[in-house]
Amino acid sequence: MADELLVHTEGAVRTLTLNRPEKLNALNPAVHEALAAAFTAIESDDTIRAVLLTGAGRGFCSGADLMQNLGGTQRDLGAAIDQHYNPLVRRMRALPKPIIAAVNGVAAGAGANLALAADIVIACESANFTEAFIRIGLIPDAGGTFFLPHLVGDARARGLAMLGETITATEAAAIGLIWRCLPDAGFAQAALALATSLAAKPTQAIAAMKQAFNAAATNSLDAQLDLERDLQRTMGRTPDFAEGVRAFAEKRPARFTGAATPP
Ligand code: T3D
Repeated sequence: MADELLVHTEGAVRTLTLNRPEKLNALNPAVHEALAAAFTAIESDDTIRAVLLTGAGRGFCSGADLMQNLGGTQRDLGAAIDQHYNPLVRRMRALPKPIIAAVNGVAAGAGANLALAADIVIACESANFTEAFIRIGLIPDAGGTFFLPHLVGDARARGLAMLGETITATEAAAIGLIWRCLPDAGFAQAALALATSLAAKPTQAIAAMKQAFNAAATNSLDAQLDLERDLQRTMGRTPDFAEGVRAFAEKRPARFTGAATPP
């Protein structure tokens, strides 16, 4: 695995740390390739039940590395999106495990939207978010035009995208762009604790929720009700449902394994 991405496992949590701190973790092809390899490994590893995505140094991610756009020949940005950004967002949303983005500093452009592609986004108080694209004549990509209105409504989405203003993590939490803003002190530990608690939850249920939330974006209520029924039917056959009910009856904490079928 390249140094551009640090990969660390603690228990059932795999932490991916974007690691180009001198460029505020701007995304270049090497980072994208390392991320793709990391997600491929996570997809096939049942022992990993949560993913924590964060950045090294003072930034989370400053978006696409703009230096690759300097020079005489114009790059086809659509090709870069096809090759790297869209597959990344799609596999994050499809991953049958929770992804927590721990935004430890500035999240700009595709870096902000990379965070929003996670299932739960937390940020430390000194972090901030900016849909910086407009400053360089681009539109929000990496799912930005989809995530923003879903999360904060059309009015705020348009304001954020068209003005490109920077908002603090506190504001981001207040408008529902992210789950929570946490103190700077102990942020990394708090992020790991959150990921660890998610990794101990019934993983199949989280996977099914992701499937349902993904489908809700385009489904009618009728279709969504049917999907919930089908998914719940599957959940009702998991060992974690049996364990959850048993633990409730025995008045003890449940010990979920995340398995789809009994051992
Ligand atoms: O190209 C494609 O593949 C298509 C896809 C496009 C998707 C996109 O993400 S487009 C949007 C790209 N991102 C941006 O436009 C943000 C650019 N960065 C900034 O506006 C600012 O750096 C920040 C607001 C993020 C942070 O500002 P500040 O003052 O805290 O830090 P700084 O001094 O600007 O940056 C520190 C260093 O990181 C600096 O390098 P230096 O001068 O010390 O050698 C700066 O150039 C570098 N850096 C920051 N962002 C990027 C970057 N280098 C390359 N690409 C960046 N995106």
